[in-house]
Amino acid sequence: MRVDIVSIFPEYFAPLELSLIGRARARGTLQLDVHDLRTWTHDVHRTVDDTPYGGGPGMVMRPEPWGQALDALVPADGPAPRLLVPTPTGAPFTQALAHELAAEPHLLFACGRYEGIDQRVLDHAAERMPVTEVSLGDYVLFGGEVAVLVIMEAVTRLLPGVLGNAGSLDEESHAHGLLEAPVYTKPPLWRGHEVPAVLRSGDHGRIARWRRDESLRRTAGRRPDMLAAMPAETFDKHDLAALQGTGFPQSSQGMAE
Ligand code: JF8
Repeated sequence: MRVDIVSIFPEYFAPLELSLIGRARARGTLQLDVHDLRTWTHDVHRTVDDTPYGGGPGMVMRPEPWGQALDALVPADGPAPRLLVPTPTGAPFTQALAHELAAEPHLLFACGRYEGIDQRVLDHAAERMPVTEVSLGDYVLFGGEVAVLVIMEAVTRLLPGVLGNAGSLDEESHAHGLLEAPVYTKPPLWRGHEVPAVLRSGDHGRIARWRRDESLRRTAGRRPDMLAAMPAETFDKHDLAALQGTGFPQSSQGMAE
């Protein structure tokens, strides 16, 4: 996979040299290039921002450097990349979108700063390539750089050969609709806290049941939205026993009132 990132802070992407992402780059699984947007400015101050039309606080990223950056990074022949623009007004970034992106041959990330990028950059780009505005979540960052680091980590670990078998795609927590149960390792007693006896019993049936019960209760407590999205038929009588007292399942899940 080829990835280009455009930012006024290219140093933000130093962590992409490390660990498994760094190894994927060294092996050629990931061909990553980070570009300084100011490369495509021509005034002495290398200006990338200007005041917003209509007034209001802050500054907006000027369209001209972005237009030239995209002209330079989008191949004239051959397939256009998919343009990804982190913004608090984007569609939520999810594991499903990470899978979609991992199947793309070429991603181009545009990192905004200030109040964002002049909308015409995205509207013009959308005439030439698919454009996706994404948000990490409902909180406000200074710019798109950290969002791109997150998206790159989620996508890179899905590329063939990036994880060894040891880390075999453990997406339980977001692929199966329930949060994972808690995990433990040695020693069996630590600072007065024991590993639950069932996990040391060797009884794989009881262990699986215990994990599912913990998953159900954890999801009910922390992510009621995830549990509410599951149809009532998902829960068998053991599940319903584990969920006693949590407020699930709800009548909107098809239960009789
Ligand atoms: C930004 C450019 C974001 N979940 C998120 N919160 N804030 C952002 C974000 C992204 C880009 C810019 N300010 C200026 C905030 C995402 N993704």
